[in-house]
Parts: sequence; structure tokens; C-alpha cells
Amino acid sequence: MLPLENRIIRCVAKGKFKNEYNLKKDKLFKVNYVTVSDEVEFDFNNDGSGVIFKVYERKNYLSRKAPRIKGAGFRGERLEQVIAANIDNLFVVSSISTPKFNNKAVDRLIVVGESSKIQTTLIINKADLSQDEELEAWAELYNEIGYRVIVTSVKTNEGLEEIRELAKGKKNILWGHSGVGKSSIINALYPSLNLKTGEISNFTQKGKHTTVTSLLSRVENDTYIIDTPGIREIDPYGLTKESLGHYFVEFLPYLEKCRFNTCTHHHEPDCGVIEAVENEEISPERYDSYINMLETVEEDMVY
Ligand SMILES: Nc1nc2c(ncn2[C@@H]2O[C@H](COP(=O)(O)OP(=O)(O)OP(=O)(O)O)[C@@H](O)[C@H]2O)c(=O)[nH]1
Ligand SMILES: [Mg+2]
Ligand SMILES: [Zn+2]
Repeated sequence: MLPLENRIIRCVAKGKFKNEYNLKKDKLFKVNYVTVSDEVEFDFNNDGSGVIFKVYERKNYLSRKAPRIKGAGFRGERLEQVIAANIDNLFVVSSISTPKFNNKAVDRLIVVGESSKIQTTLIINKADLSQDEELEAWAELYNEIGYRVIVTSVKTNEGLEEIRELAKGKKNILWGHSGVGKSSIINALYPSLNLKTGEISNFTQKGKHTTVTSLLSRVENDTYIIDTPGIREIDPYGLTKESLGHYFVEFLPYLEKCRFNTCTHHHEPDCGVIEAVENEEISPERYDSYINMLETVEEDMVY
């Protein structure tokens, strides 16, 4: 028999966990009390399956607000949906083309990484499809504010070894829109996983949500990688209008110049961030992205 750590054991969570967080029976709002990369204890059933009875405290976790579902007509707060736990590296994956680079989505994922205090790296994939300077400009922008940017192509293998090096000995997660190439990158690095990859819609230039569930794979002794389904929308959980600016790392040095410590850097007078944008010390793209996010943080949320 394989040692325990090399086996896949199908488990269910004991009812206790379900009741603790599952405020609504409705499947749409079910939050995951046990998530990918959680460390757990379980008992074996006679048939070899397991029942999880203990989830260890998480070092950290990634989450978002449970997505709105069209026609579901829910009222009230949106629950927290945990994506994965105990992560060392968050790779925010984007593509320069097909689908085209979406800096606002990238910034939302970066905010989640920052607010969870997880090391965040940006992957810009499909470099083979880019002939203009746009790719370099985006890479430079994120580099300048302090993020490691890895430009990759699954077609030419550009950048892939850099990911492998960074991932070594760590628990890694790839997160981003559908069709940007998350599963393709993982397959290129670890071909034996043979993850399913999909086409891009000719009509929308978007992916077709090929990966449907998050999957953690052990790829080397201490190296784990998590493939995730492409996101449609991402609203970070637990943010307030006053706290959002703290997760735009290049804003930090300017926050103390704001007249009000509750400044949202939107309309307030004597705002250090707005002044820095005017002085071209903060990029207009990132500031626009910030404003875009600020408008979606619900005013009346109390956490
Ligand atoms: N030209 C080019 N195509 C790529 C590259 N990486 C991935 N693709 C293609 O992009 C499409 C989508 O790739 P996937 O790996 O399925 O994308 P994904 O991010 O896992 O998508 P979801 O599972 O839907 O979230 C596939 O047709 C891949 O062949 C790349 O570097 N260059
Ligand atoms: Mg995929
Ligand atoms: Zn301000």
C-alpha cells in the first residue's frame, strides 16, 4: 500500500463543520469550511473513504465574496468563499492577448493577495501572441511598484523555468480569468499531471471555464501546485472603503499625507494619493483600477 501522503482518499466533512459556517442551505451560498490545501485529520470508513473531523488552523487563506448568481435574487450580505488555504505563492495569471490583458482584474487579485499577506507574483502569459510594446509596458508597471513579473509562453517555453524555481518547496496557486493558460502552464511544467485545457471562444475571445474545480497536486517532494477554475468576477471579502488603499502597495508612502485618516482618495481635499497621481508618481492605470474597486466596496458592510 502507498504511504498515506501519496494516496488520494475521498473524504466528506463531518456535519459539525457544515453547520458552523453554512448559514443558508441553498447550495449557491455554500461556503467551504474545508478547502483546498487545508491540513486535516480524518477517520477511515470501512470502504476506504474518510470523514474529516478536524481542520488545522490555517497559516493564511485566499477568499472572495461568494459570487452573485444571476436570477438567484439573494438579499443581504454575501458570504465569504474560501478559495484555498496555507499558500506560499500566489501566481496571478493573465494573458497579454486572447483574452486580452485585463489590468483591473489583475489588480483585484493582487488586492486579495495583499490583504491575505501572501507573496504575490504576476504571470503574463501568451507572450508569443504579442507583437507590440504593450506587454513590456505592463510588465514594467508592475515591476516598478514591487511585484515580480514573469512573462511566459507555453508555446516557446519562455519564463516557465522561472516559475518552476519559484515554486520549488512551496505551496503554489495559480489564479486568474478563464482561458489565460493556468492549466497549460502547469501541464508544461509537470506534464504527467495532464490537466484538461480548453479553447478560447472565437466570439468573446474568452475562455470556456474548462477547469471546474480547484485541484492541488504534489509535483515534487515538497512542492505543491493548485490549479483553479477561471474567475468571472472577483470581489475581495472584508474590505472597507477606508482600508482598500492599503492594499495598493505603491499608495502606502503617500497615505500619511492625506489630511483625513479616513480618506478614500476619491474626492477628499488634501489627499496624498491624488497628489501623487497628479505628480505622476502613481500610475493613472492603477489609480483608475483603485477607483473602480472602491465603487464596488459596499458602504454599509460591517465585518
Ligand atoms: N498562443 C498561446 N496559447 C496558449 C498559451 N497558454 C495557453 N494557451 C491556450 O489557451 C487556451 C486556454 O488554456 P487553458 O490552460 O485551458 O486556460 P485556463 O486558464 O486553465 O482556463 P480555465 O480552466 O477555463 O480557467 C488553450 O487553447 C491553450 O492552448 C500560450 O502561452 N500561448
Ligand atoms: Mg484551467
Ligand atoms: Zn487620500
